[in-house]
Amino acid sequence: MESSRDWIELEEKYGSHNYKPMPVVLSHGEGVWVTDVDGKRYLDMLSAYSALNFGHRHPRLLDAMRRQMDRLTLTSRAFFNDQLGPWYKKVTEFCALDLAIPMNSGTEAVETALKVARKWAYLEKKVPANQAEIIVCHNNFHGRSIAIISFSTEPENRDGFGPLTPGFRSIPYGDASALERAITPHTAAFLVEPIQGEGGVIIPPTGYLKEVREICTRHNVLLMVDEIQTGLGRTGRCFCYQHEESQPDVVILGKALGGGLYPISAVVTRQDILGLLKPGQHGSTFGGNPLACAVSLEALALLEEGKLAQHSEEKGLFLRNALREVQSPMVQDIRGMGLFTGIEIKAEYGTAKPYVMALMQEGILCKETHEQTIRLAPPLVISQEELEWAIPKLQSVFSKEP
Ligand code: IF1
Repeated sequence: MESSRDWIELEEKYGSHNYKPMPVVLSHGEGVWVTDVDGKRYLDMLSAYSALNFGHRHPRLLDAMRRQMDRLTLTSRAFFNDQLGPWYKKVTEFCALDLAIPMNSGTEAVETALKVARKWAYLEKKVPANQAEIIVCHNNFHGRSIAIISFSTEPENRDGFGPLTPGFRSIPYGDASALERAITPHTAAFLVEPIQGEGGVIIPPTGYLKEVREICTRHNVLLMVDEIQTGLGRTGRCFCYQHEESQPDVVILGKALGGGLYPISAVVTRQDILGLLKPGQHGSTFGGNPLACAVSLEALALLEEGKLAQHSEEKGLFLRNALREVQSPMVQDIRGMGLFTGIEIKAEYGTAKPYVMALMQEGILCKETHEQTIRLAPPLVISQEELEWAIPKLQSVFSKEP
């Protein structure tokens, strides 16, 4: 029987080293638990960066997938299929918007939103050809395509991949007046994460989303909200933007949209925006495939029927209150919304990595972001007793220097 070392060596020998994974080789998953090849069990508090909001291998999602696999998995959009229409209806109702376009990865959905915003700017706002600008925020993360890294402010995501794509302007996150100052007659859209995940679980000031909504309306600029990581119950509401009155013009979804089983992403918007796309102007081989739609429909049903968003809100508060009891000298800040928590380590105590390693020893898997912040994002299906299993371990790791 192979040991962890064997599997790690295989990945290291034949795979690109574009990640530095934690030294654990997983082989099984169930609910909030994963098991490594040596039989050790861990509580997953990363959830594949919030793709696993429904946990590992949710029975209802597996059943939906099996049923569809026994019928039809892929048609391409050259033909209609009997899953895409119901999925369109469900996802547009969820966002209180009119039209959706299905893609596969979050990056593809963001790229689609950028293209649609530019198309709208030229056809509706009459911005001169090739002059459309899209405003983004410092410290953003929206994916890793050439256009998207072109507006990244993180050198390691961007450098060495030039020439970069023009047409983007970056402003400080959380500063609504900076948005108003950056808008020009050529501005097509403002693309923003309601909480910056990779940026370090950065929560903007209360009222920020409401303010930027009003500014975008005033200046006829599309408000495009990237809910790929914050959406589908993660922050205690169906969508993070729902914490404030800030109905976006464009909602971008991914990750948990496919229940953590199958990649599906989406751009959801209005008829007067997405209606501008004509046949042949955009597409994707797997976009809107019946298997993805069947799983996604079941994931959205779970969100609608269950109290996952409410559990996320309640359990997130419970977790952060328990963490704050520790009064740890190493902790700079504990912040979050719903089951999306960041624990920032003071720079004088080094980086977050040793705490992540110590948590792994305790049987908890998570990941740091931007060196200093530990991101805790368990599946929303975590039970109170599973959370209470984790809390003393979390408290012990943050009560002393690792
Ligand atoms: C990696 C980060 C998280 C996202 C938001 C779009 C995308 C993502 C808000 C693109 C993807 C993933 C990508 C993955 C690790 C993870 C990540 F560290 F990269 F930044 F979650 F914070 N918008 N985030 O978070 O979606 O194309 O990946 O489906 O690239 O390392 P994707």
